[in-house]
Amino acid sequence: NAVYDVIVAGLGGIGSAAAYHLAKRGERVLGVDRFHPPHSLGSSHGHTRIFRQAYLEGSSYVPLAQKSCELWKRLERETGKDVFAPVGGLMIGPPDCPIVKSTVLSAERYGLPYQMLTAADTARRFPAYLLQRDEVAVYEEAAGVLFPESCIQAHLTAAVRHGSEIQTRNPVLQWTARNGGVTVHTEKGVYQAERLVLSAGAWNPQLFGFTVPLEVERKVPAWFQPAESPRMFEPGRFPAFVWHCTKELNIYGLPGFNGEGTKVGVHQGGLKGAPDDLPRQASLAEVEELRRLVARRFPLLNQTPVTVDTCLYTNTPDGHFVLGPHPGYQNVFVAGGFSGHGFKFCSILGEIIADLAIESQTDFDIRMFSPTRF
Ligand code: PYC
Repeated sequence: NAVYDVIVAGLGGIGSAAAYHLAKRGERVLGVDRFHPPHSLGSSHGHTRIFRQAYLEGSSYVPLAQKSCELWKRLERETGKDVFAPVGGLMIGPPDCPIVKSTVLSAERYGLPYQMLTAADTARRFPAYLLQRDEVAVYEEAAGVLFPESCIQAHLTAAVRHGSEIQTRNPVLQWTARNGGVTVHTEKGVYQAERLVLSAGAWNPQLFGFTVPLEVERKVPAWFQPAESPRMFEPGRFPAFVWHCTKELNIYGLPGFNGEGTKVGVHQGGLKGAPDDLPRQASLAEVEELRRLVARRFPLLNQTPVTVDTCLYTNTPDGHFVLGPHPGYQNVFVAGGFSGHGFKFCSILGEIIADLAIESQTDFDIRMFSPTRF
């Protein structure tokens, strides 16, 4: 007889949420992770993540974002932890760029409130931003910032409160499945369960056990302090943003909440490779590129970053997630390929994983995330 109902392999943003939802619904859960989450070696660290509902990656994400928002707020009430700050969001670029057009399209389709600001409107309202004359900003008041380390801590604490067992610093070495059960070999022992969730982020490609085109890419976010007018960069006066710079280049950023500075990063490009092989030190060229991008758009920031970090995306060819049953085993579920925009959805994806693992179905439309679509 299996000791556990479900083993969750990987307890970052997604796995911690899955462990929480499964345990809350009465499942006997074992969560395992190769590190001690929240940690800074994967994809769920760096103080802040953007939350937005008017969704430029496709309006079919809107119902997920709406439900996610509800669940993040519920998690705050249940745990007493601050995980979300609704400080607003700006999607910036020329009026016909994909970021602006797709954000407006999804807002219109779902009746989400937004405001279209000219460059002059933006300068009056959010004076830290310097838009070019031909650029506009779509302002979404309901957007904001999630605190990823607190999100993970809150989900794990609540999962344990609901009876989940959590083992950290215990890498999964391999797993096998047959109808009715899975066996998971870890560095510290062998465990059995009825079902398995694979949610190991950048380590998923070596764990999934079927061919799916996932590519791990290293990013270099950095934090900048104001050279003058620090109040202009405070949460409340400085919304999170995504900015179309050129056809191939978007940057994003968020306000600092604890004096760490304004975070800015580049969404596209970066070193590719296996997560354990990628260098965790940024190169001078990467920092120089950020300095140049920041100087042009935020002239009041000191252009030498105070902190530079690295973080991992796991990309799919179409930029959409991989979520659903494993093609080989009905009692194994895979969640990955979040392509740099998944964190905001962790709360709802945890619930969907629990739906799949407990009921073999979910009310949410996840067909576009099919693991076998490639
Ligand atoms: O999901 O908004 C987002 C985002 C911006 C940059 C990386 N992810």
